[in-house]
Amino acid sequence: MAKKMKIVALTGAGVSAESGIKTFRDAGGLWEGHDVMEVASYDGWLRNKEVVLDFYNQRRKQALTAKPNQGHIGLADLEKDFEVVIVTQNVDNLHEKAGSSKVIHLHGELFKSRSTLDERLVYEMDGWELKIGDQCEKSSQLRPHIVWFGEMVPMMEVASKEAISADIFLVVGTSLAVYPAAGLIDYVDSEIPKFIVDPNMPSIYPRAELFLFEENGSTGVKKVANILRKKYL
Ligand code: BV8
Repeated sequence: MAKKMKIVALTGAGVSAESGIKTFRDAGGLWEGHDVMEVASYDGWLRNKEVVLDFYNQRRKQALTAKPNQGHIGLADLEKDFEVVIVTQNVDNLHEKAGSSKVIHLHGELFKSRSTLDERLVYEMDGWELKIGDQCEKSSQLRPHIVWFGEMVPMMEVASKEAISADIFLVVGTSLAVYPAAGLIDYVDSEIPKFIVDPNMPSIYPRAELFLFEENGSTGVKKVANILRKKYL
């Protein structure tokens, strides 16, 4: 059987917007009334663990009931005809809920917690609440398994290797404002087709083989999927 073409898709908060999960920009930099650096940075955690734990508890509670939308489903559906690797900046699990089988979370996962003593100790969470006093097996406080501002992005290496070997590159619902994640597109060869789906086009340097779809993920992903199936199957 012929080897399937490989699609790598970089997604951001915009792909979850139609599932009711607010994007960072819609939140206008103030997230649930917090300054981003107060709740999504290591210093913020050191300053006020309760505020940070509550911020993520609220988002976990909201994400528990969120459903994948046609954008997530369209990306999962591409696996029928292509090898698909999702590289997401999102911490929700909507790509997995939609059925995507290979999802790389660059900025961590909302439904996982991690030891503050040994970062290799990562735990699945079944509920939405993480509290002061919740400890790892080495009796240290658990923290959200999230990459905060100013923290390393360990999965970037894996993600960049996937991007280098992509035959097709998709960008869905990200402002491409945060690095190194936004730099993933620079690992993709110039002659590889790149499709961007976003109602407000992110600031992106004009480059070869770039195709822009100024619309929501729920309709844009379907359009791109139809084009890919016509062109490559
Ligand atoms: C690092 C997890 C270095 C958190 C996130 C000054 C101080 C500190 C750091 C820096 C600094 N200056 C620069 C930096 C680096 C910093 C950075 O890039 N900052 C930016 C603000 C300039 N980066 C970091 O700190 C990274 N680490 O650099 O480490 C280092 C090196 C060595 C040793 C130690 C350290 C780590 C960054 C990770 C931060 N964590 N998320 C959480 O979720 O709680 S970032 C978070 O914001 C997201 O994950 C995402 O990456 C980013 C932007 O969000 P988007 O997903 O793009 O969402 P946004 O709202 O911006 O855009 C939504 C898009 O969707 C829009 O385009 C919109 O039009 C579109 N849309 C809307 N509706 C729809 C839609 N699209 C489709 N359909 C729709 N319906």
